[in-house]
Amino acid sequence: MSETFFKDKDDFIAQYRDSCRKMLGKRYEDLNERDRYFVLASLIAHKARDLRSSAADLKDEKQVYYFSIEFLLGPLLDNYLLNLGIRDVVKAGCRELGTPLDELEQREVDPGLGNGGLGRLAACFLDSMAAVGINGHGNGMRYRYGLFRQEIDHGRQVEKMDNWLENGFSWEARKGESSVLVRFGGNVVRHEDDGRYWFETEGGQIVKAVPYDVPIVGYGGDKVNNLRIWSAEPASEDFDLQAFNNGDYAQAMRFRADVEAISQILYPNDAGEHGRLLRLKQEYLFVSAGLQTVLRDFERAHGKDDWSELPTYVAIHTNDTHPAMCGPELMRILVDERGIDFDEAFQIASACISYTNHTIMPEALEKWPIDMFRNLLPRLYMLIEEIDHRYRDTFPHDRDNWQDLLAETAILWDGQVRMANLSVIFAHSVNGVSALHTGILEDTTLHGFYELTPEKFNNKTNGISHRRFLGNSNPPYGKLITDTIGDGWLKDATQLSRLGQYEDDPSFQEEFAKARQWNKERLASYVKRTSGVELDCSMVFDVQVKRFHAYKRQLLNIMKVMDLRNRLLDDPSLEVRPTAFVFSGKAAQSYTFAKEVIRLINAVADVVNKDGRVNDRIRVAFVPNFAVSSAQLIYPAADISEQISWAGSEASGTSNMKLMMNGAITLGTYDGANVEIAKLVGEDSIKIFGLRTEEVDALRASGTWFAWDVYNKDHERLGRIIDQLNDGTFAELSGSFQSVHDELMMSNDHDLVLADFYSYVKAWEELVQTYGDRRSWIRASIHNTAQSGFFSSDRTVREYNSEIWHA
Ligand code: GPQ
Repeated sequence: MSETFFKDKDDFIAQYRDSCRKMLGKRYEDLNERDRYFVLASLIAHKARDLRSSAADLKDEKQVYYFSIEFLLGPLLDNYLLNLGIRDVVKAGCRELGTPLDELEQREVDPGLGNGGLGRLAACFLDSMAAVGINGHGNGMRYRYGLFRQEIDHGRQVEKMDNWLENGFSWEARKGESSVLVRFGGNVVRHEDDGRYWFETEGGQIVKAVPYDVPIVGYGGDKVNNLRIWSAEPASEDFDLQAFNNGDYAQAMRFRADVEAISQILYPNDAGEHGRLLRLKQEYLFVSAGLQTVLRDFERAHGKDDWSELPTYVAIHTNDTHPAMCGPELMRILVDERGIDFDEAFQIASACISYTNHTIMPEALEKWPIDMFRNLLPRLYMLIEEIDHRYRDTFPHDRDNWQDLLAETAILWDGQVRMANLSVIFAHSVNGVSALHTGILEDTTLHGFYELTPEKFNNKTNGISHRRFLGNSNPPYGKLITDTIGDGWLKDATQLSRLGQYEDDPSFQEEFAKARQWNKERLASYVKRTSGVELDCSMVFDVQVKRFHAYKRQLLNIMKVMDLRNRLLDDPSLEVRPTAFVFSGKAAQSYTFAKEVIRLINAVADVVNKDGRVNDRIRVAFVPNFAVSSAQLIYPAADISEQISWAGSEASGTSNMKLMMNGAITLGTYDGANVEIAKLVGEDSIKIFGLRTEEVDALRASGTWFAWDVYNKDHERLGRIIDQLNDGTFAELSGSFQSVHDELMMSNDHDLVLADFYSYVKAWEELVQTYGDRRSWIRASIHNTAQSGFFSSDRTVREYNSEIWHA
């Protein structure tokens, strides 16, 4: 590939210099670092777009459209360079010119168009679909402001606007000519002609959806797919002209602002944002605009006559329930605008649509009040009502439990539209994201549907882009792997298994240790710069990085640190393997408990790090503003990967995969994909602790677990830690932690922090003790990488393709 773009380093330099003159009218030498980055990114983006337009238009092939309200892309330059096979040439050229590539890359924005796992999964799937040759396109939202930037002030999370478009975004191209109109509100009017009738919506608010396209270059450069993200604009420039002419500028501007608000912000909850009108508008905007494009492309390629062919050429995947309106919206277009019969339209829609569920948390299952829904989308609501009606009419009433089953599975219930039920009813395939999670969906969360239509259900264990999370993120280890087994692993992650034969190889082990050390130093300097905390790179790096949530139990982790501190103060000779506990992650603005846990971690860090009695053995760092870019610095430096959600709560997790791939040892519960990691690496290369799902269920059902009993009976350790939440021990930085204390005790330890505490601390101690045996630790680390090929998202999208999309 590299020769197609740049014959060699000198050719690259010549083209780069030329671009500087053409784009900014200056010589390379006269540009500052930001402009040097801008020109380089534009040059590469240009090449990628050329590649896309020259790629054969494969009209006869099936296209997959991945609908997701989030795509957490992260920085793209290094990923494009790797995928285009020009990373080395560009690196050498940049070095020669003056500003090294990695310095330029620090200028890149990190587009935060997603919250966490769900949005990052969508981005990994784009990379993988292009890599394995699937015609797979993303369809999502272009938020003017991405997920907030997190600052820490006296330990407290402070949210700042993420103005990611401030200096432009080189990778996107605005496609004004492909804009479409989307209608909100209005009145549904029935038309009749010759015995046939149809509906049309009149009036309401018409919004122009403007697409921006980001080319997605597959590894090797053979396939370039497209990510289309939508922005909302007023439908015409003479918007509300009357108000404007009457001199009511404020009214005219308000109208514009109302429309633009739709794509202004990403909702910062990583699960369950429902009830807000603006969110519903966002969901409909990208669904309707995306489907209009899909159908137009289909018509161009296959004509307007045979809609029964749609599922042959189009697969529509709905990432969680946010795009659940795909079903009814596709029906609306087919029935009202293309004259298809209702039943046939339903058949076509469900043959196209598939659905992934990402959570079993009941509070995260999306529901909308019927009134709100009907007012905003009257025609869509009519269609949903009709589908629901027919569902009830044709329900198998001969089953014993039919009433319960119907109550569980109907779309409309209790004055609400239940989006998960809407998704399942419209989909021909429903999947969970790990084996354990899919089992729980079948047995519990979606059990009614599983009884009725078991054939729809299947599992697709999540995966990650190994190119980004090992190839881009971990340069020294990536190089060591390539030097040892060749670079075939970048295309085919299963080749990582070849590292198996080097697990005990002393020279490979030594090189691994050097790479790990380099990564630790890189992280330590980042941590020092961003949080002020000094990490000692000879310590074990114990890492928990992910969104803050009660069920993920960052509280359990920091309570372990509080306990260690107590024991070290009581017995200074206690043998503890020196460990740096690294935390990072954001909490939703409105999630008070999660934000208080962040503040607690920072308060403990403040006390521990400056206490000479303990800071040679424990160190705590909270790295602010967790994002894809900082994550890529953290994963490669981790010795221990904390995956400690209570069993049955984390659908899959993906940081567990990113960390194991980089050689960290998992300390985790039998939850989500940890179960599959454990099976792959074997018990010597992972540390599992805590209650299993059945035990969690049994403990809860027994009604015999009382947090206050634990407190009263255990004053030495657990009771003491609980007291320290509000006795002033950690209050110096910003006050005590009464609310954390109360949440823990008054919810009767809902997240089983106390229930799993001793099992957790014991597991941690046993694990770090083995760190001293360097050879066996490194052996286990390499073993983790060698077994991680399964978790490449290349494998995941191949499974989706062969079992669901058939593209
Ligand atoms: N997940 Cl429902 C999110 O990141 N956001 C969401 O709104 C929902 C789920 C996560 C889930 O918690 C993780 O366990 C998964 O690994 C991840 O989705 C991708 O499937």
